Amino acid sequence: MRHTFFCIDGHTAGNPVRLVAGGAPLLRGATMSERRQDFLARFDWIRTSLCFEPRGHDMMSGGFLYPPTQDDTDVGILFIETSGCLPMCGHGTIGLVTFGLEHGLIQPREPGRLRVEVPAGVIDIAFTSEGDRVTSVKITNVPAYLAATDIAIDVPGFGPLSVDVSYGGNYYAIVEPQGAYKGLEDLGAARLIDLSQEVRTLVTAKFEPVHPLDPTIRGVSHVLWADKPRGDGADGRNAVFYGDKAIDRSPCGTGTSARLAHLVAKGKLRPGERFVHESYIGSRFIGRVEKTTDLAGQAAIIPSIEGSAIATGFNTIWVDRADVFWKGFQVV
Ligand code: PYC
Repeated sequence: MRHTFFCIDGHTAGNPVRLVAGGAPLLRGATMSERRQDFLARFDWIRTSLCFEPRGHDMMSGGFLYPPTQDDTDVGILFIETSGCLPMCGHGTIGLVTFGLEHGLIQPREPGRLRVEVPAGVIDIAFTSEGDRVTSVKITNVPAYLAATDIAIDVPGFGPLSVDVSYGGNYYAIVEPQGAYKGLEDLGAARLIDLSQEVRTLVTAKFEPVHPLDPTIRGVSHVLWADKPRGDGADGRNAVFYGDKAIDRSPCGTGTSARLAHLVAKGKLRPGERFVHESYIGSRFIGRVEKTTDLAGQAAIIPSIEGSAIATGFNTIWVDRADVFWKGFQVV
């Protein structure tokens, strides 16, 4: 039996985005969070077959568009990537919204604006276009907050680190330059991946964050290595590790949101201020602290992230059950 998925492939600031425009399964659930659980329980093979090798690769991510569940929203998004179905993905949203708008799959109720349901909540989008091209997408994200500080870990073969955990749609272990970590220039991508796997395991053994409003969002999934900027006009640089072997090629939307909440909580950034974030490869998002808020009694912020995406082509993908690798595989 052969399943066919019609995809629009592209990238946001260098990180891949695969919009699965045809072939999405019908999902049960009254919210995108419930639909995410249903997808994981019944259709996870679609994610692995489209994200893992031989149809994907270590960084592959993307998603599906669904009809909204609320009257005041335009569309729902379900994210897929190598590590699972993220509650929220910033670079993914920028790409999926861009390709969806450019190909008429999303019809905004108000010009230049969208309200989008994602598993982590509802986000607001403001976009600009020139002709048929969407030139920028600004996401006003779900509330972000600092969940824990000063978690002491000792990374074998590297040294002790003090790590903070912050939420921006996913939970991030944030490592700032200190002791053995002098900055990104010192570490190549392969070393960053090895160290990040260790950091995530060690932090997870000490602290498991749980979202105050949705207990299905839990656990440190990503590691953000913070550093000073490299280029003119940027305020910071990062390398974000996710999945088993991925370093985000974009500055990471949820990572930037988590970093903004972190910097605000540490008194290093204020509401209204912007923070231009560089990725490992030098691409940029404009982050901004829109305002402070309260998340179930926790001090939080509403962050925004702005960037752009480019479609690289249509991709009709077959998943043939006669193929021994129909569900995909990973070499880890
Ligand atoms: O942009 O939020 C993001 C993201 C998460 C994982 C990779 N990118």
